[in-house]
Amino acid sequence: MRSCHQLISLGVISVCSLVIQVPQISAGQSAFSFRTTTNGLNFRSTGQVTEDGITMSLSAGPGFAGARFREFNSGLGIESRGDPTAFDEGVDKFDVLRDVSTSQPVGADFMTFSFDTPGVLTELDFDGVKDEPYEYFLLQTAGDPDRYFFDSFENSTADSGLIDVSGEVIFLQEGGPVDDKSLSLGIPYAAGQKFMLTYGQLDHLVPQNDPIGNGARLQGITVIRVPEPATCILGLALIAALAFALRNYKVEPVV
Ligand SMILES: [Ca+2]
Ligand SMILES: [Ca+2]
Ligand SMILES: [Ca+2]
Ligand SMILES: [Ca+2]
Repeated sequence: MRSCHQLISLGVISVCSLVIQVPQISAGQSAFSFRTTTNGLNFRSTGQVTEDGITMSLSAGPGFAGARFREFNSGLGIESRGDPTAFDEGVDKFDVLRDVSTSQPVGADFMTFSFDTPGVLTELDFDGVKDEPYEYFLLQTAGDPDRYFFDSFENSTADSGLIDVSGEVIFLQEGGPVDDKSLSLGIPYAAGQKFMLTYGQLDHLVPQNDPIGNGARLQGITVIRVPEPATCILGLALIAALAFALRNYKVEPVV
């Protein structure tokens, strides 16, 4: 038979793990959709979007003067047309920005984002990431390796061995309703931790006569909220109070 102390210890472990796990189970995933024109980001360089009580703060660029978000039903793009020397092909996409006279890359559309609560980034959804021009999105955050998201077809061609980036390579999933999605990420982050998402392509690997990349869009970011450490501390405090009460509770023997 377990002693009272063993039962209390078991209770502490069980309740604390419950405190940690319950928000992940009951709260589920919060999906920020950018396949809409109603996030209030259009023509703005910064903004906030709230989903299930989680607020995401976003900033377009600002790699180039005047970088701003553009919202379309097909996804979110960045318009970087404030610099007359750099050509941004699509206002509705993330693009490589090219020198107007030499067509050489001089930068790329990017955005930063963060959340007001700690969580885990579980899914990213893009559109228009193709294999032939080696298009990718690069996700960066302090302390983590760079993460490069390439088209799923890249994974099934001999060309995949040519990818020469320094960081983690993730191939997006496609099939049925899933298009250019990464569905099984598990990237933990703290409240306020900044992520940077940049479009790019490996120009030097694109064979001659193959199309050059034409930009791509962001369609969604999905996260799971995790409890603040204070939540678990509160749970432990409740257990400690319960344990104290049990110590002073005498069980009468059964006769
Ligand atoms: Ca653009
Ligand atoms: Ca594209
Ligand atoms: Ca694709
Ligand atoms: Ca998609």
